[in-house]
Amino acid sequence: MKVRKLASVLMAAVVAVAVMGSMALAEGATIKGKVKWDGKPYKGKQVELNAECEGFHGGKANAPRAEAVVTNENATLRNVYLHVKNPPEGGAAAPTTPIVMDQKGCVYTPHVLGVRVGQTIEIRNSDPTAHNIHFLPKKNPEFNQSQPKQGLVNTLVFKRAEVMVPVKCDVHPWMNAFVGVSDHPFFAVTGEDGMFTITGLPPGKYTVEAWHEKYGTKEMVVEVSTDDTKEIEFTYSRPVKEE
Ligand SMILES: [Cu+2]
Repeated sequence: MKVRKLASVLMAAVVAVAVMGSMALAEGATIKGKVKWDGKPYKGKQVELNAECEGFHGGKANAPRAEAVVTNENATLRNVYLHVKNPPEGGAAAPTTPIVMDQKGCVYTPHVLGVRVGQTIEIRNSDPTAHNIHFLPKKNPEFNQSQPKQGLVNTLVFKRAEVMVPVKCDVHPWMNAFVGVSDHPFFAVTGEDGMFTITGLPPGKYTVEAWHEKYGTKEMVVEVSTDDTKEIEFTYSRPVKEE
């Protein structure tokens, strides 16, 4: 009897330690911050669409704006992909839910996307016209698929990490997007507030890289201790020669 009781107490202790362990892993340290824009606000030029695609927007005047360079009201930069270049072992498994990339109004939504190795990318055609999805990776196989009708869905899974994979439409030359494929969960993309958060990191020294399709990459080394939160900032500006 005594042995049995001891065994159950031990078992409970093992379970408790396991639960605590997974909680610690789930929390971990956080690196967060913003990608600042040092310059005039910029919202992108209106895209020159063809007549059919203009029709989806109710005419030329409503054509969407190019998303290569989009600054936000709080002087930050949108569509910047951030990732840890030297990720720790482990980390959460790739989500089983797909990440959606839509084609609507002859534009890719979102313009910059982060996905995990092994996670399904679901590519939708929401337009009553034909698109041709063309992923141009260097480390993964090429993907070139026509989607001739509205409502069609194709799926794609990358097996290798790659930052970044360009995507274009072979029917509509203005359509482009970028996909960051990561073999760990420590990445983010800036949106309308220019902010990013990377969570669940064990203590360590990490190199965070920011990537922007036009203004390139920037790196920063950040050291975090257990459950630490470190705030960092990247700053982009328009190169002086341009304009
Ligand atoms: Cu297209």
